[in-house]
Amino acid sequence: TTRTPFIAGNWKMNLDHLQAVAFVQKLHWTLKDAKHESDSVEVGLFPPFTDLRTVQTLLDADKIPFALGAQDLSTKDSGAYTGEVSGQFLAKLDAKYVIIGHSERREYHAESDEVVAAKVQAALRHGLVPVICVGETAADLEEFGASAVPVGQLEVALEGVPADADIVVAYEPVWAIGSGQAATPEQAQEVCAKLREVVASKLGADAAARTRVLYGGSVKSSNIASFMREPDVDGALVGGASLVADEFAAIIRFQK
Ligand code: G2H
Repeated sequence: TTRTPFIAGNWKMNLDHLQAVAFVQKLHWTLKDAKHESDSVEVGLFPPFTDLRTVQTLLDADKIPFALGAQDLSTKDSGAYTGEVSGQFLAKLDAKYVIIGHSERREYHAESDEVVAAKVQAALRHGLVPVICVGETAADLEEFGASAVPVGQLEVALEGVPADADIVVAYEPVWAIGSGQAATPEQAQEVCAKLREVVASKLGADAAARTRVLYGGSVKSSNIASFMREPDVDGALVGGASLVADEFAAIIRFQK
């Protein structure tokens, strides 16, 4: 395929802006020392909002080739919405990506499929690439099997998305998140292939061929290659293992 692999580090609520500087520098130098070719894989960093300005300045000043993203955004563009962060602010900070509908947002902040869809629209309005997260819980898995819930979530999220939109899809089975128990590569492949079919039916064959579908959930350097070997897995959304520079560098340098 011609899809550039995408390794995305979701820091969640970890690393303040001072810790972020040390971490990003260490990651950059670790990859440089290993003579990592930065055009073979795209690296994305998703720090907390309060780190974005600092990380953006560092990437810019040191010409570090990592893409920047946020972990969430508001459905609204501006106004009386205390505590919310607009996509237009993220775009001005050179954020390229924004994670939308992570299972932790769905679970702890009651984000419905409709809210997720509105956030996808907000991201696209501001030229941000939404990283749309979908996935089934352990209970869903037992009741409906692996793909029904994520397929349904993605169908709603893609409502009204134009065929030429730049999007990323992330399949994160909730039972595999932070649990140390990753899905098998075969399970990931099966659902990622179904999600690509959803992109095809909603946005067309070109979009399906171009869109990166990531796997997320307890990805580490010891299992990344097994996921990347699967034809419909184009990268990974990494949580815990993205917070350790050596480990995240090893994931980025996966060998097919
Ligand atoms: C899933 C993933 C990153 P972890 O939430 O989004 O986290 O790799 O810690 O399972």
